Amino acid sequence: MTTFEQVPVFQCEFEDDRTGLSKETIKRALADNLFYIQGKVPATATPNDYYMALAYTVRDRMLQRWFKTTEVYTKKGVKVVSYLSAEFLLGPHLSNNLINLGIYDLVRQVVEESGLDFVQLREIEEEPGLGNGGLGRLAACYMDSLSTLEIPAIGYGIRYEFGIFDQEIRDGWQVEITDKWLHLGNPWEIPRLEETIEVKFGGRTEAYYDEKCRYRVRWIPDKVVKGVPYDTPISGYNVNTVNTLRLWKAEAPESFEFQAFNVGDYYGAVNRKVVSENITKVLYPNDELMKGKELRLEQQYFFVSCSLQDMIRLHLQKGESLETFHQSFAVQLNDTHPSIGVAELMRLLVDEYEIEWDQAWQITQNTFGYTNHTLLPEALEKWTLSLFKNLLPRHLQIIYEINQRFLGQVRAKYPNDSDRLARLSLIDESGEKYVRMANLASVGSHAINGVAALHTELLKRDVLGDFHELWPEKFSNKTNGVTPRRWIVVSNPLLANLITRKIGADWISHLEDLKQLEAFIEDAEFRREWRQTKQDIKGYLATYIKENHGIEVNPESLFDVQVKRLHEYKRQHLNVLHIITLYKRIKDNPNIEITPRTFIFGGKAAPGYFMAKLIIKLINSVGDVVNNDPDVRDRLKVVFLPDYNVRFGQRVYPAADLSEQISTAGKEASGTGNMKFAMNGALTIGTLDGANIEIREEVGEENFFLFGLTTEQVYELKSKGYNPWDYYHNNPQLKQVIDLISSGFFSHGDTNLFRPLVDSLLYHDPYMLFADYQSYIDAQDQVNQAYRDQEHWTRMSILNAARMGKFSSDRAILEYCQEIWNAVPVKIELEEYIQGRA
Ligand code: NTF
Repeated sequence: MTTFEQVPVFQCEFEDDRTGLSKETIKRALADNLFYIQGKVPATATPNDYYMALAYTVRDRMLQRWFKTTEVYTKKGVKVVSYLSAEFLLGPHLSNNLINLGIYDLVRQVVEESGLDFVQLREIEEEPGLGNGGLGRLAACYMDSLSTLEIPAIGYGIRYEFGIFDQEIRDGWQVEITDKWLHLGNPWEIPRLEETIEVKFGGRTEAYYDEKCRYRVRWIPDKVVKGVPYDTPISGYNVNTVNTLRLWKAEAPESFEFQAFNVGDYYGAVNRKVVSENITKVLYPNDELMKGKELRLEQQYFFVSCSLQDMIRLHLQKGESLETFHQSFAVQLNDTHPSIGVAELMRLLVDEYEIEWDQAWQITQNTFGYTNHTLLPEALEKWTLSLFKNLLPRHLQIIYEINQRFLGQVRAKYPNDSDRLARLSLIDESGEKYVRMANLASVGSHAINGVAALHTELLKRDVLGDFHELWPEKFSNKTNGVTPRRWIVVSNPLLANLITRKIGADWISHLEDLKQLEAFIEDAEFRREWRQTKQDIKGYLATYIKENHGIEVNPESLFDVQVKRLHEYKRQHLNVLHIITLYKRIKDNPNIEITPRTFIFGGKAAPGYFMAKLIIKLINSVGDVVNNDPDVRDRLKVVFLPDYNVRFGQRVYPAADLSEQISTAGKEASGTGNMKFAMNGALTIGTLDGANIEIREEVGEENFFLFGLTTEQVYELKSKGYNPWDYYHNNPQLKQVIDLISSGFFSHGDTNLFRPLVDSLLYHDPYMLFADYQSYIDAQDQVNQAYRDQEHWTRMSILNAARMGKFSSDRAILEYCQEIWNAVPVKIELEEYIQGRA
């Protein structure tokens, strides 16, 4: 057998076309990849061919680092963080990797000197939209920080063939289009066919006694599916570490159906193959909503089983016994989506590796940590027993066993407390019986965390209150963070350059350094530059909106932005009520002094979420009226930008003056968009919800526009009986706004169109828009006042950015490492000939 060292490429000791960072080598690499990988010459190459050649050129420069990283982890036997997530919303790779490798400007120059349009090539990349929103994007930010902090880590997830749908707006309504992100090939992934893993489904179990007369259970599945790993390199900023994101694709085993062919069931055999491969076909597009679909549980079990088997293989390869598994891997459950992992690890340890239950349970608890991301009851995952039993009969038995032992403990601690027992049980028996995944995750993990201070407090009090009483020491808060590499450096190069010119570049990996900007707050020239930068970026966005959507917006107006998934609790419709209020003021008094504003919306609605789709229609309908009314004289503009995604986020956060974070208090677990806006110098109008509270604490209350009920007040009002009618009748302004919608004014006289929305507000208003309306309008009036004093606004903008250090995902990941994972950095050193950095 040849060893690595004997293969020529591993002997090369000079800068070559795959590692070199000189202009000449990069230029040659581009031509080489175009010809040898794309099989094209310039005469036949499409822009996509050039993009692919460029992507391979960048990937080549990561491969030595990637290989070295994996090698060091294996050889040194370090502890690896394993981040299990059904979603990774990565966004485009190219620019991010160029920045992290430190070769953005160099490569851009080479591309342009080769006569190619760098921006065009950059925009060709299809973004991997393998997530719905905040939860998936958080996983991507955390992968970036893990690499940047040189923490050994692997992300495990699903390689959906179709990611989050593309959104089009037709006649004001959302239309969903399949996201064919793989259609032109994905240069960033490498399939590792030889590391394929088998996953079982369905069938039945059978008890038996083994040769030592021990009671055992074997699982006789009725289906086996192959999991093929596709690896994507995740570079760190300014370090050699390149970690792996391993996404699993489902395939049918070739040999499995030979029998069927022989008995003539050709169609049946092929059909079963198709059904197996369906497991990783498409991402479920529901955000914050649990739908008990069997295929979804199949997806979850499929990727979790592949990942745990993969980790066990890696662990055993080190020559270790499974008793020390938790010293090799710290496995984090990104919400309950992967929480079946608790039962699966138990099954692997007990059934397949014959470890005693108690020891297996210790290993399992020491291995897992659980992050909760939502308090919304409709998002809490639960599966009916029948569905569970059909798909995972052995796991259901294991869950019963876990439950029995667990409830035994509870009974000992709280005798005669059957209500408590019923609440803590892994099985919900209040009506139809369900497995409660949050309870499984909580029992099976040594650490449980929420994603912002308020959220963690509410978790401890309500959703997981009984677990908190039982094990207070398991709970901690880990406030979310976002990566400043993608969310400032990549998306806002103008601002990043301005900051770096003032305080040097260390802030990019030490975001607290932004504090140093405060020293320049009295420097009028600096303030002018800051303002001018924002202005330039707003100009770019205005041009983009004009070119792509045909709407003229005034770059001098206040850019008021709300981009996030559409959901009633996020209250995009409260924003609309404000727009109509302003419109009404203009109609009543056309010469009224008003701060010109551009309202920018973006976000997808879950395809089956009628109310969210109706809110999109309302935004567009109000936009049609306001944008075309001559009385408005362009002082207000409303634009709904279709297909909000990571790429568009990168365009819009830097251009925002005002960030709308207006969820009902107690509903938004954290929010992360709120952080991206403020980092880029936008001011926030927001409620005391999620991470808004901590943002306000950091930036100072005088630099934040607060409104609305507190969580306590929301609870209080709910409990004493909230009646939206009272607000409607007692507030003439609110009444006029609602009546205008009801009258058909925004729907060509159709009084039925928005009725479901208006009725929901008038008779239920579950998210208390009416209760917060006046306070919101007042805060918006303060925004208008503040914006008129541009000097003062600029100071507030600078202070917001300067004080956002806490919200770097680097800080969040450090906390996870120290308090949950017990993971430490491992430096990756490279051979001298590839050490060079541009
Ligand atoms: C989301 N949860 C929350 O709604 C956001 O507030 C939070 O910022 C992100 O998670 C990240 O923590 C979900 O998407 C889910 F799936 F849990 F509902």
